Amino acid sequence: MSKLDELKKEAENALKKTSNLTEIDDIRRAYLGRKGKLTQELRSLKDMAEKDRKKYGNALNKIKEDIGSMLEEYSSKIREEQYRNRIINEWLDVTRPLPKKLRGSVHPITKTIAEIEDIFSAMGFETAEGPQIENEWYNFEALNIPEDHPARDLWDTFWMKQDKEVKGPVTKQNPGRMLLRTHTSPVQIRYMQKNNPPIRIIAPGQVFRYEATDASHEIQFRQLEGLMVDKDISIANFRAVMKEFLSRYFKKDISIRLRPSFFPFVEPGFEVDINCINCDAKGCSVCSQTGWLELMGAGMVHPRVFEAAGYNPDEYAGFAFGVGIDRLAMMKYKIDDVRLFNAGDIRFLEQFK
Ligand code: FA5
Repeated sequence: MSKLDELKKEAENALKKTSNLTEIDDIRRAYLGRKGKLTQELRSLKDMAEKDRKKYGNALNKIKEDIGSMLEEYSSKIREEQYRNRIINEWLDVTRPLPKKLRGSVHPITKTIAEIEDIFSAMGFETAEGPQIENEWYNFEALNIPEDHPARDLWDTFWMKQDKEVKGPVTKQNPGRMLLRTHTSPVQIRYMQKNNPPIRIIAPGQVFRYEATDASHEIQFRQLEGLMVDKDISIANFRAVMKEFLSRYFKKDISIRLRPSFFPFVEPGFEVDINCINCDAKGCSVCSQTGWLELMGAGMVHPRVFEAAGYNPDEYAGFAFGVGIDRLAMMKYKIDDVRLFNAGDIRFLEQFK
């Protein structure tokens, strides 16, 4: 074997052992580089006799080309292999569904309030608001609930830390201590003080009670107050408005029943029951087999309330009602525990998206 064939064989054996492109580059340098074996042979040409030089030169160029194409062949083999490995290792399933993003959603109570507002605004009712931190006068006295009235026990209250000691009887001018409002009824007074009849408002909002919690009682819940005042409003108006509202809200025909009840700020006062939407009034565990569900307090506005708001009670009449928004949402969405609304549990909340 000639010297050049030996060099070629040697280069080929070295290439067979390579496993990456750096090793191939080293071989390229060892044979074709500035100080490479073939380059050295080429340099030795100048010392040769003319006739040998041409022949050896041609042979050298041929070997150089052969080694060059071997290098090319081996490096493309390695590149291909690397590429194949990459495809295997970095494989992407483009059909796989994207991971579910945790997105916020509207709270079921907020959704319920929006629905209620839609229905009432179609009947010409505006939405009014009042502060959650109230004074005693608005929360109690103006609503005909004096200090020693037994009805106050029904609305156990969270009192604010008072800046200064409040003395003397609670009046409009001396409005007493600050508290977290126990119902939305103070909004009736606030609205009537600023507006003249005819009045048609609803006032949804947060209320607070200092009481033990259970599946149907929270210390912080939402009420919807309603008030309609004009020269000749009667219970018939109330019945009509309430039946329309409830039938639209529950998306079925709802029967209502009024039972006499007592609230100091209405006369007469009543509890409003609706036929059980769970069993269509046939009798089930939700309605204790009665076919009826207790829903809200209501009544005709008491003359003292009109006086507190600055209206002449002989001139005007009106109805008012107060209903638990949480309870309305519970009935519609068949939720069995009111505490879920305030618990911030994503598993519960995301069902309302
Ligand atoms: C009142 O708060 C009166 N202001 C309602 C009213 C307004 C009567 C206007 C007449 C005229 P009561 O305490 O019953 O009433 O509460 C009204 C509604 O709030 C209840 O029917 C119930 O739906 C809801 N509710 C009361 N307590 C709780 C509670 N702890 N947790 C959740 N909902 C409650």
